[in-house]
Amino acid sequence: MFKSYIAAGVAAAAVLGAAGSALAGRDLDAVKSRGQLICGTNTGVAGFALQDSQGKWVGLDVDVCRAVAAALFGDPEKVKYVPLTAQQRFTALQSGEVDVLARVTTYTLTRDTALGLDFTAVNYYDGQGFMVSKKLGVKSAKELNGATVCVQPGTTTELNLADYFRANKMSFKPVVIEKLEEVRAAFFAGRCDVYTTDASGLYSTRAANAPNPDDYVVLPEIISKEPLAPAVRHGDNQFADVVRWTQYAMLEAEEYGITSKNVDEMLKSENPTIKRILGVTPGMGKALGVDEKWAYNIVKQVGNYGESFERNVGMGSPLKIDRGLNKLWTQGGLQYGMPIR
Ligand SMILES: N[C@@H](CCC(=O)N[C@@H](CS)C(=O)NCC(=O)O)C(=O)O
Repeated sequence: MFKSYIAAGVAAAAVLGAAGSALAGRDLDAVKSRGQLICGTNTGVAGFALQDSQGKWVGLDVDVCRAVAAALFGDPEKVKYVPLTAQQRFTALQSGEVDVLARVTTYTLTRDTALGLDFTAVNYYDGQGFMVSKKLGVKSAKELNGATVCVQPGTTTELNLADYFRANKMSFKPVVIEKLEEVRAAFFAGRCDVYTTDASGLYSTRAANAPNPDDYVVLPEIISKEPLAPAVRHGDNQFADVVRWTQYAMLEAEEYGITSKNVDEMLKSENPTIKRILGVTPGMGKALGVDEKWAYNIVKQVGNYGESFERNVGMGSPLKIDRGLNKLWTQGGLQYGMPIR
């Protein structure tokens, strides 16, 4: 009984080894031989992806790119960022201009299928909201009948907006503007009564771009589900695995109390799960086709999910967004890292 268990384990390991190399796909190979990850981001949403005064990209989505580079190269700086509007983003990924899209992109059926993409793991559970000037005196989205609404094209936002007004038998006048600075400028100049996008984007725009943030209010209605996830194109399962497990590693690290500050101490942990995550017990890196220190490097160089969240969009940032749905599952949220074993 014991013997056959071992034999089965060895056979499984042999298959794993063979599959590991057979699945090394063209995208992962290309990224590795280039020595740099090309990451599609948005054009400047504070908290998610924005260049600071030194020209360095920072944000929750940027941390996805940095973490993948840490896993692949042991260096989060080995990333080139390509800013993309909502309308440009899918073509850029499909054509190979970028390797991965980490750009507040909602995981939907048609994007996952007809567009030929694979979403990895949700890095921010969001929902669409509305922002108005306090001067309007509006307290609920149900009072927006006849409003002029600023919206970016090529987004789920545009589609949900139409659904919501139709469902509530209200009319609206869309002002559709592709460029982010222009849609913001139009709203703040009063060309639209309402600006609609993902709630995170509203908080970001209000905190970072409003002439006076206190003049604007985000209405209480959240009208959609916007699970924001990094995406890769179809065709390289192993590369998709690296992006997906990079995010799970950040979540698992948070769940097991591993932080950028204590990760070196944690190398001495006796906890078998922590030993596997950090590569003290080898095997996970090999299975994924990366260095055994992949998750150690992610946590040391970028941080766990909670650290990234708080620094970029949470209480350690100007946005001060509550973790809400993005709490770990152990705290009543939806963020759930798959087991690293
Ligand atoms: N999550 C929605 C909306 C994504 C989106 O494009 N949001 C806007 C507002 S936050 C944005 O990121 N704009 C940045 C840009 O155009 O660079 C989607 O996937 O369609």
